Amino acid sequence: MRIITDVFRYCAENLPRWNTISISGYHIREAGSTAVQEVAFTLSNAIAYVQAAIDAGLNVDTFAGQLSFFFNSHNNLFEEVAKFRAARRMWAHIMRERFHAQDPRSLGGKILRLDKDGAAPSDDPLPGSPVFSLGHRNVEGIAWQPDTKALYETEHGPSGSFPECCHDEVNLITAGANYGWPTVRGIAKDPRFRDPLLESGPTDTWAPSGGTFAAHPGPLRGSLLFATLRGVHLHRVVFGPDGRAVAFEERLLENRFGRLRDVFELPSGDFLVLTSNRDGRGNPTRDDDRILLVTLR
Ligand SMILES: [Ca+2]
Repeated sequence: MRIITDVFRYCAENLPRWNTISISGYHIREAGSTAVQEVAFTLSNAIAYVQAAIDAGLNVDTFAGQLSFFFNSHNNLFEEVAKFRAARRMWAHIMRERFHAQDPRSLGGKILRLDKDGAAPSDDPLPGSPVFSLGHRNVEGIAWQPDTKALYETEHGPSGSFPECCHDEVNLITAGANYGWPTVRGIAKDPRFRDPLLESGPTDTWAPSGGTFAAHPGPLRGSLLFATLRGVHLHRVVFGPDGRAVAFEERLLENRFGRLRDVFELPSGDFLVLTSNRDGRGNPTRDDDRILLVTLR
């Protein structure tokens, strides 16, 4: 990954018309895969190359146009024609929707707002577009503050190795604002972008997931609670009167139930917390996955 990312960077600057890589499905098919598996493995490899380069700070438009593919051609004509057409369309779709967080015409890396009939509301920030905010890497949880009705969001930062890692974010979402990905990550103090209210920093990862505000009357009301996967805890944040400054935060249920996926408040003021230990990344116990009934005092 390091060497191909370096090749992308060098060629983008010095050999912009050179095809930097031939992403191969040929050997996968020759080794016994089906046509469907050939496309699936090849495109997933291609996505990994593109993501590694973006995580290393490259602008996708400077290198993605020079990626080429190398597929096998078996003798079932109709299946092979369908395979090539499907692979071409899928790749175009993936590149358009997944890797253009800063392009307002793309739906990738955005929070969208739609009416129930699927149309964009007339007061969305871009006329005729469902894009509500942009520059997000991986939105995981959204929650509305019960008093101000403001929208908050959790998202994962980059997943590479240091320094291209960590920087998980909690953002206050406002219409039309740009949250920086992939140009900046975490609190960047760059006037072009909106900084997160809090982030996990350059070395720590929460992998924040679903979140909710405590709305039941009582001492917790107004706290933002969000589940964390890698962080294996339930994160509680209390914001100051402006809804932005972090007044207090704490880690609940830490290392007790493994990876936590989501949190939901019941009308009683208790919470349901969902574990996520059987997604291939946890260490499941015999009774995972579980929905925990949690009382916070
Ligand atoms: Ca950001």
